[in-house]
Amino acid sequence: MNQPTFFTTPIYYVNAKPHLGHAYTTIAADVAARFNRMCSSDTFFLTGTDEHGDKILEAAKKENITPKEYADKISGLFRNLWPELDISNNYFIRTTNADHIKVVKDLLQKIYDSGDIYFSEYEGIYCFGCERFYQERELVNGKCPDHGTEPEKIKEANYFFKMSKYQDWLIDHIKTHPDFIRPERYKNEILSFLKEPLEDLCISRPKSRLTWGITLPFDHDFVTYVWFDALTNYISALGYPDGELFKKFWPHTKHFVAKDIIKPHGIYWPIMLKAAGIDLYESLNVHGFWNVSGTKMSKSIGNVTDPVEVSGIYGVDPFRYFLMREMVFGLDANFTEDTIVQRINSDLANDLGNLFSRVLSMNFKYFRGNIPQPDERTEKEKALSLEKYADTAIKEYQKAMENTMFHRGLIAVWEFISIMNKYIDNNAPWTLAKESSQKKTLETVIYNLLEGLRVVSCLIYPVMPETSFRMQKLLGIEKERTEQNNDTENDFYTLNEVMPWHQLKKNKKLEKPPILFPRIDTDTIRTKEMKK
Ligand code: ME8
Repeated sequence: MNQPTFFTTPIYYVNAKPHLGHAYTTIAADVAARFNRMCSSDTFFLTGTDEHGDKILEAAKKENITPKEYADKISGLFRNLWPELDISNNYFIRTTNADHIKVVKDLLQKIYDSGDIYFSEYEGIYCFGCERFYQERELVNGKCPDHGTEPEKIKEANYFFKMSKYQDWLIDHIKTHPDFIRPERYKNEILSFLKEPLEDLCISRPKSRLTWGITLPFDHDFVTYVWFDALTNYISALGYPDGELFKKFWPHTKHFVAKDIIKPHGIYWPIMLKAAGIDLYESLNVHGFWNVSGTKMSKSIGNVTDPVEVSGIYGVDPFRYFLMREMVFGLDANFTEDTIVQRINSDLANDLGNLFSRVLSMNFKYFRGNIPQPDERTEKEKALSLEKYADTAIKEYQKAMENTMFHRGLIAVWEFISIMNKYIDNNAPWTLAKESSQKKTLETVIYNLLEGLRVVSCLIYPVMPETSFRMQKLLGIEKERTEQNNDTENDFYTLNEVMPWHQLKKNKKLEKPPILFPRIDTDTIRTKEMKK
């Protein structure tokens, strides 16, 4: 068993329902977690919701319900969405949980006792949308870069966290741990931000202004700044300080976030951990933004894409495949109906789907579905083996997946698929079948193709778990499913089990293949959408 690893997504605000961006990060972290399980490594995968602060209070007011009622409702939407998208999280945390609140208070008290939190009067410009103070130089034309609104000048006494004290230490840590923030561009972004003096962080809000938050343990007139509260979820979920999960999984942690929240994760969070004497996480994995039809997703434009709708139309596995294949982790990507249809039709229906159905149909036609068993003795048969191509694909796939380059991992698998498609054309089984002297060669060719499909079915597991299982069932090699608990989910082959070549056994009879991925007809979809 390799080192245990802890995977996290951001905990999402409950001020609006889940959209494409939330689905992407959660699927990416799920793919990484499933790949880790494939590497026989103990895995704990966390997601959840961030439920305190102004944003939630305002949203609840609009609906005329209490913030807790509001949070229950939206948090439920996130929690119910994840099983639908085949997310294999081990726990779902809510920042309104009593256990979490206790850990936030303990952490604050610990840092306060060590002298890194102080009380002071402060006058500054504040964006209510971001719930934070800004510095003049961070504004764009005097406006908040995220909300485009003019921040308000406010003056109040608050508690501050001495981040400035840790600036040099953090720069050094980032420079000496190349994988701490990745890809590289985001590490550079943080380092360039750290060239300017780091201001201390205001970690309280007076109750006269905001009550929906966690009361400071050392001053009951204030609540905790929502980011201090939210970041703590990553350790409260593991039962910090002495829970078994914390002891086992922390600090072997891979955080997944988008570029919008690298500052809290790349600056506040490591400093909070350091100040509290807790080891730092292993890596912050940052991806870009999904735009929709070339524009930023926004309520006012009306292009906020609903993952339930999209996966309902195209299927969960094709949706997961599209997201992982289309976005280069770290860069922005564009979502349009045409691109998803194109990907599904070319990569899934044509390349993989056709290959699968061609091979199984030929096996059915030439051998009545019985898996042929090649005799490896002749040089000719050895030369026909696809083993070396499978080896190359597995190596490239593994390297890419370990580095969150999911699109590259999939490219490696699809290159192998394309080799198999060419192998069929080059060896023309339909011609071999006409000559009885070629029977052995025909058996070898079909056997190699079935073996190739077995390898592909194993490698696509993290991205398309359902298709992987379906292919394996049709190849007669499915693993037993236990669905009661994600921890014991064992319906996949580990990377070590994928090779050696030559695992399919004789005496298995395979059925005629169904269509794995139906081709999508754009007109049908448009009609379906119009009818809604
Ligand atoms: O920031 N493309 O929550 P949030 C890709 N509660 N990913 C996107 C996206 C897009 N267009 N839009 C959002 C918060 N995301 C805090 C986090 S963590 C301790 C607290 C995803 O609901 C992406 O993961 O605003 C981004 O980082 C996150 O949603 C922000 O979610």
